[in-house]
Amino acid sequence: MAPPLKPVVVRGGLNAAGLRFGIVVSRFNSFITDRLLAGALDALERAGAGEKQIEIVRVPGALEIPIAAKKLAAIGRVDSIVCIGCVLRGETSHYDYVCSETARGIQIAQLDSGVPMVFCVLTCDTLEQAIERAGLKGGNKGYEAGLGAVEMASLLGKLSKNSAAGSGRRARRS
Ligand code: INI
Repeated sequence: MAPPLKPVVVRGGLNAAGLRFGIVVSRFNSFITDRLLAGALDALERAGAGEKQIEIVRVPGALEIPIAAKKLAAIGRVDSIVCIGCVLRGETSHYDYVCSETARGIQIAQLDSGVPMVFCVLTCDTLEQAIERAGLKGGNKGYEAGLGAVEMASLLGKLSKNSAAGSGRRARRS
């Protein structure tokens, strides 16, 4: 019987050494976004990032995140970006536009730029739901996003032309 296939698996690591990160954070609902930001910074620090590796960009609301993230990516100073916002449902359809256009804009920005952007925009019906996701009661989505940014920056590095995985050379299994 032929031995089982063992194809190369490419995946990102959680070591921030040598990587640079952007965080685009909106001021709208800053009670929540400040805590998501703290969670993201905690994750980056635990992954080994120092403050010189991190750049924070402030924008007014969620709708302004995509253009700021796209510009930041274009400068070429960062390897991945965490996009932080919080949209709370109101009484009109405004919420739906802000949510869908923010998500669409961030997706377009990361695909156009090739710089991974982690979506950390809470879209909640109530403040209570947002509080639960911002670490005031339990988990912090900003922390998860920070780890996601490290993993994606690492992964994209491995998928670049010059890396072993990208050049067709056999990558070390990790
Ligand atoms: N921006 C948010 O980040 N969260 C919200 O809940 C929100 N609501 O509810 O309106 C919001 N609106 C502002 C929007 O993101 C833009 O900043 C504004 O429309 C100017 O372009």
